[in-house]
Amino acid sequence: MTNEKSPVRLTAVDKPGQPLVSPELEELYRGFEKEMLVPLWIEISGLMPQHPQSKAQPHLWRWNDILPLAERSGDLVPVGRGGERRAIALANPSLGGRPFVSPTLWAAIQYLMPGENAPEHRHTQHAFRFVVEGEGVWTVVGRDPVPMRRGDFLPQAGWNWHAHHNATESPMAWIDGLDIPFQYETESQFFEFGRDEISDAERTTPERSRSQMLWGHPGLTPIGAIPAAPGTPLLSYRWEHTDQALSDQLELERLGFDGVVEPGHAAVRFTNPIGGGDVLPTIRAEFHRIRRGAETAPRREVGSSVYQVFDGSGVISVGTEKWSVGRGDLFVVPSWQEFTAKSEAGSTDSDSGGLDLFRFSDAPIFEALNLHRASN
Ligand code: 1HN
Repeated sequence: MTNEKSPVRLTAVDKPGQPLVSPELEELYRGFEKEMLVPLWIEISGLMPQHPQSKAQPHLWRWNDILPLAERSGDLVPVGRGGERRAIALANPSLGGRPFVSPTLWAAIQYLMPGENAPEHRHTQHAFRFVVEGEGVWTVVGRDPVPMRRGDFLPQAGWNWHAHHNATESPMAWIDGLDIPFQYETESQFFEFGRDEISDAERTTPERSRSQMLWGHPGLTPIGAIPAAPGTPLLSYRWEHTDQALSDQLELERLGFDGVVEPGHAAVRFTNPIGGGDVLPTIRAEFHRIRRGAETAPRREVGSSVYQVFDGSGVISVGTEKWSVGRGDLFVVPSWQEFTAKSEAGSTDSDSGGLDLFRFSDAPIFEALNLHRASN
């Protein structure tokens, strides 16, 4: 018999490491249930596994399947106050249908129709946008309109006011990454509505943001500027710089010099121009380019990552899963599951001659707490 009223349910079992089953033991367990107590000897293996046992599972979302649904949402769902954003989250199949791609990370496809405005607000969640195709939206962060174009990475630390507007005749899609599940589980979130309409001055479409004019020059820190918030003051990392950095690494390798992380694999991390750390307090972002035919060494890491294929094609394996991937596809690598990427010619029509992968992860959380480990 269990204690019907208690959410604690304890079963005496005849197993090594467990006490001898007896009516007295059952009686003790009913006492624990009544007093809301759980003994460690029943729980230990689940609470303290020998290595991370991710609740999340590896999963792939194909761009060609999810983009049409975002487009359809553009027809059917208005964007405005209340819903705030036409953002559609990737839900990890083993996280109970919650809009969580991993236990710490949120990833969504967002869609904005011609002329539309997503209203201003701010929240403690740290966020970024990444653009896999298209252009024409300006994200207005702290009243600074920032253009968004293919390949651009746009981080935006928590508590910055932000709105988006599409200034063109075409709809635009991009992906958002945030630390929503982390802040949800740790009960640390705050949110505020901003103005319903941004001013005409903010609805302009400058080629470069004020942030980029101030902070976007490699190795040059403006002496007169005081960054207000945590996280990077540079609000956009332009594709032409990322692309050049990656192709230069592979060119150096071809010429016989050092610089790549492993053979045929160039990689860069997006960093804060102040101090060189991660762009956001809870989120790390990187770009990887794998030369055609090359494969990364198997790797495990504490914490979860989400990747989007920016260009090219290849084969990805995560834990026991294996997928052929192409442009726009998104997948999640749960904590401590083995990951490899192989660059391979595929059937995608556009192909850079390699596999280009955008990656974000929750590594800064674990590094800050001395909990980060990687297998190589
Ligand atoms: C948000 O503010 C954005 O600003 C995207 O684009 C996704 C998901 C939940 C809460 C706020 C954005 C979001 C979000």
